[in-house]
Amino acid sequence: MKVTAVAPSNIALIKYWGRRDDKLVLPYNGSISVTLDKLLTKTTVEFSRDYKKDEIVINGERVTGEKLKRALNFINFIRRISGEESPVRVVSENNFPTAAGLASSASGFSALALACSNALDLNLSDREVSILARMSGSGSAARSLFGGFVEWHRGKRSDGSDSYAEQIANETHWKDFRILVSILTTLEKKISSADGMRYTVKTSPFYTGWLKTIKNDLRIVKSSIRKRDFTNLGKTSEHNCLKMHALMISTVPSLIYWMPSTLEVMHKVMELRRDGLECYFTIDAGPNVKVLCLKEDVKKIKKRLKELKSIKELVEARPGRGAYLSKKHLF
Ligand code: 2P0
Repeated sequence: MKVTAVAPSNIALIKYWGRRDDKLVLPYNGSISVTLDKLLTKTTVEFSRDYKKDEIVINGERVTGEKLKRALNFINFIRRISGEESPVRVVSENNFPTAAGLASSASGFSALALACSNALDLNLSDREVSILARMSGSGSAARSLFGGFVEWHRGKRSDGSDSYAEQIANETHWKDFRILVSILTTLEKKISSADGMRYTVKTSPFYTGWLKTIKNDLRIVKSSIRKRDFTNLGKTSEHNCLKMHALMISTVPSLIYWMPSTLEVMHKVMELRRDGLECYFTIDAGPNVKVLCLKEDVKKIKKRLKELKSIKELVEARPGRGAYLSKKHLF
């Protein structure tokens, strides 16, 4: 059967960095994200004996090498669960604005998990699909299944059955919340997040210190979401991001994802705050900076950010809906 799924990207407010189980993709700490209404991946999947071999096409190009291996690992895992043996055709497209360069694995693997589980009639609950997406190799894909604000629970069990994502508040809960995604470069990073995390857990002297702070960060951000308390959410998210980058910088070999332009945007955000425009930054495993703000200030903040020549594109996003099935197939 042919099935198409659309899944959004998400941005972590409390970051996931480090796995206690690499195979099952079990995190050392819980994380919280906001799902974006922009930056979507649409994926059509069909398992059929008519195909001679597996084929994956992303944005019009046939996938090869490591990317193909990563996706087929996941598809073979789903095959083992379902007993399906026929070859698959996967066609996927990102609607990302021209100069993307943003991590597409969360939306990509979330769409793939949802499409495959439906194409093979696995009859999974939302929670089970999020567990499946978690095991794709991109843990953050588990969070993209849900809209609004989402928590991925660390869980305690060694089989991973209690490490799933769950919605904290839906996409209509905080209508004034805005995420400005500043795109500084479209270059892909040299070290994948999975490898980066592995090195950090092994070598950063600060890793245990990071873990000690997480419970409190999760608590504050969760209650700030519920109360729509932007100040506490922003302060805690920004500090959590800086703590994660302190881990990355102190990893051997060092993971410095920032570029000079990254620091430029960070300083600009701090300057805007001094000028009375409340906003906070968050940065993932790459140089691009996401600026959190509220609707009332968005115009002024955009104008000031655009003064920076290094920002190639500025995408204004809001909390968006989670992944869903569509009847409009890509082939
Ligand atoms: C997160 N990140 O919680 C953390 C914060 C990045 C920093 O999950 O494309 O989604 O390999 O970077 O597996 C990134 O890991 O993707 C991640 P890639 P993946 O969102």
